[in-house]
Amino acid sequence: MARSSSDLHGRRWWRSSTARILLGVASVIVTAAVLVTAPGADAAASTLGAAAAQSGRYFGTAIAGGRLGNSAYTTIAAREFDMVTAENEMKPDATEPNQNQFNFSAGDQIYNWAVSHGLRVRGHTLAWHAQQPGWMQNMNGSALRSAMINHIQKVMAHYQGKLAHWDVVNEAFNEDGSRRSSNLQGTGNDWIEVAFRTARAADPSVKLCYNDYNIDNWNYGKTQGVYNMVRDFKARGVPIDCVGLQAHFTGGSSVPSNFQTTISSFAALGVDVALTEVDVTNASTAQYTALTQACLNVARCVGITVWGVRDSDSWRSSESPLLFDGNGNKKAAYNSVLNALNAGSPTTTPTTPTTPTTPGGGGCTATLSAGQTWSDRYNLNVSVSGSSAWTVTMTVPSPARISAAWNINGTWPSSQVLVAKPNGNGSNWGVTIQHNGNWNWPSVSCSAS
Ligand code: 9MR
Repeated sequence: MARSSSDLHGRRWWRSSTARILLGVASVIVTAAVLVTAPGADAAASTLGAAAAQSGRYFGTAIAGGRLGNSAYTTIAAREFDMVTAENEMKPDATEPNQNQFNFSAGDQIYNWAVSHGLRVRGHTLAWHAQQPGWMQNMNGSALRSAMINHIQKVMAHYQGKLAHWDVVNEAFNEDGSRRSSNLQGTGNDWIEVAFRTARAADPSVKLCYNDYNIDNWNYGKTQGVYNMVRDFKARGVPIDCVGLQAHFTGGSSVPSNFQTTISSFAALGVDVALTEVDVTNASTAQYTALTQACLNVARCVGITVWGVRDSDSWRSSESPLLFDGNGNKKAAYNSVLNALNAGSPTTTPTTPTTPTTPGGGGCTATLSAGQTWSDRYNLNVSVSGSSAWTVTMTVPSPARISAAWNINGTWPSSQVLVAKPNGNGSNWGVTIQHNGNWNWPSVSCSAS
C-alpha cells in the first residue's frame, strides 16, 4: 500500500529522514515500527532541515522571489531547508500597494514554491515602520490605526490557515528599550497590542510573533524593553505566541555570551522563541555553532532561519555571512551548524496519551495509536475496522489543531475538525496534530455507510 501525504492546506511536514522513509514504505507494519522511533534516534542527517527536525525544530531561509528562476538557488533551498520567510514579498508595501487594494502575487509565488517543495512558511511582516506603501507613510492618527487593522485582517485572511507563524509587529523598539517613534507609534502606545488582538481574531490557528533585532544580549536595554512588553502582554492576556530574535550578527555585532539566557528568559514567559534572520560576519564557525547550540539548549526555541541562501543573496553580501558561498558550496559554518544540529539531543516532551484508544459507534471503530512526537506536534496513526466504507470525524481539543493528514480523502470544517473517508488505499491512515500546549488526544467517531 503506497502512502500518499495529502494535507490540510497543501503543506507537508515530512522533512525528517524518518518521515521520508514513511512516505516510501509499503507495509503498515513496517510503518508502525518506524513511527515509534524516537526523534533523534536517526543516523546523522545530511541536510539542515532534516538535522533540525530530529529535535522537532525547523531550519529555514529567507527566499527572494526574484531568485526563484535560478536553479542553483532553488536546488539548495529545497534540499536544505524546511521553512521559508519571504524576504520582502509579504511586507505591507508589497501586499497593499494602494489602500485597500491587495496584491498577493509575489507573496503567493514564494508560498506556492515553498509548499510545492514541502517547506512551511513564516509570514513577514504585518505592521512595521519601514517598507510601508506610500499612502500609508503619509497617514497618521485614527485613519492609520484603521488602515493597520484592515491590513492585518485582509492579509491574514488571504493566508488563513496556511502559515506557521506571522511576524505581526516588527522592530518597534529603540536601542534603549523605549518605543521607536513612528507613524504607528503616533496612533497610541496600544498599537502593538491592537495589532496582536486583530491578528488573533483574523487567524486563530497561526502563531503570532513579535520580531526585532539587537535583542540578543540579555543585558541590553532594547532586550529588556521587548521582554517587559511580552511579560506585560502575557500577564494581561494579550495574544502573543512567539518572539523572533532576528540575530543579525553582522554590521559590527556578534553573538553575546548570554545569548542562551536571553532565549530561555523569553521562553520562560510562555512564548516560543525563533531565530528569524540569522547571519554572521564572515560566517564565523564559532558564532554559528554558539547560536545553534543556544537554540538547541532551550526547549521552546523552535527553529532557526538564516537570512538568505548564498553569500551573494545576502543583504550584507560584502560580509559573506551565510552558510553557502556565491557558487553554492557549503562553507565551514554549514558543517558547524549541521554537526551541532545532529548532536542536539531530542527535546523532552510528554508522550503519554491521555486517551489510549477511542472507539467509535455506528458500525465501525477508529483506533488511535501514538506516532512520532516533536516539541510542537505529534503524529497519530488511525486504524479503522468494521467497515470499508467509513466516515471518521476527528475533533482535536483547542488550541490544538490538525495540521496534516495522509492516506484519506479529507474535508476540513475547521482546523480543529477533520472528516476522513477512505481514499481507496485501505483503512490505516494518520494525522499530524500541532498541540499548542494541549496534548490531549482528539475524540473520534466512526460511521459506516
Ligand atoms: O533583506 C531585506 C532587504 O532585501 C530589504 O531591502 C530590506 C528593506 O527594509 O529589508 C531586508 O530585510 C530586513 C527584514 O525585513 C527585517 N529585519 C532586517 C532585515 C535586513 O534589513
